[in-house]
Amino acid sequence: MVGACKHIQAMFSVLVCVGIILMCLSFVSTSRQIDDKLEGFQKLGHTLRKRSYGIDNGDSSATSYPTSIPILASCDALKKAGFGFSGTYRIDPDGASNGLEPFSVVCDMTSDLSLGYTTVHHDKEEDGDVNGFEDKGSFRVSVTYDLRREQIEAIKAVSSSCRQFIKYECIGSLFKDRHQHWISFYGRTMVNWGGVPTGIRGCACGVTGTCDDPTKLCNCDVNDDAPRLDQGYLTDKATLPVSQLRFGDTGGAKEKGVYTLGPLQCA
Ligand SMILES: [Ca+2]
Ligand SMILES: [Ca+2]
Repeated sequence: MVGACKHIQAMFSVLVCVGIILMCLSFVSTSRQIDDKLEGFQKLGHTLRKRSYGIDNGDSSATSYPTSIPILASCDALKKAGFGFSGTYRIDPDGASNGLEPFSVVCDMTSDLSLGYTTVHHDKEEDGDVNGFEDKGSFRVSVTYDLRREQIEAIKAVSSSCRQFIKYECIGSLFKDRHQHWISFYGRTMVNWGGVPTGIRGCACGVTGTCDDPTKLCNCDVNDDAPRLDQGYLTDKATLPVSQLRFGDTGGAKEKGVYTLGPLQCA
């Protein structure tokens, strides 16, 4: 009887061991599958990002895009359909039987809890130095977007809001009298900086009355030797994205600035 019990105990131990080994193997295999999928996805995004400069994005991923992902109007529509990973997706803002062919965009699904941002990158996303240009707006930075004009228009048309981050770090380089300004997507001279609605001159601190000098409209308008900063989101869809940045008041020995312009984000 004792012998039989020991035999059963031994059999049970072997079965438990085999079970554990099988579970481990299955876990490793599943992890590898997920890793492979993620790697493939990242590769796809990377390739498309590289390819997307200045060419028709319509066909660049036609052969490799997963058929399991529906082609919807925007990243926000994809997010609301359950696609929560950021990366490159194909969208067709004006509908399947209409206008533009589907094209690839970068979707930011994580910056906002409920929104998926259709993101349009450009060629001036690295911070840029401004130095040695004294006249108002004499240093000009033209911005080229990864998508064609009509693709950007189509994204804007299906989005309820768009935004673009803009920042100027300055030493003795002021905004006042249009020294710094930007040009809208439609060629209009814009004197509102980030955080300020269209039609109002100045920077975010001027609207809230919190500038380093409260009598000024921008921190940079203090125009002294201290490093200062004006930043915020431009949010008027009707004027975005920025087509050109213009800077000045950096002709003096101590005067200089650094600009930052984020991608266009629409949801
Ligand atoms: Ca279409
Ligand atoms: Ca100055």
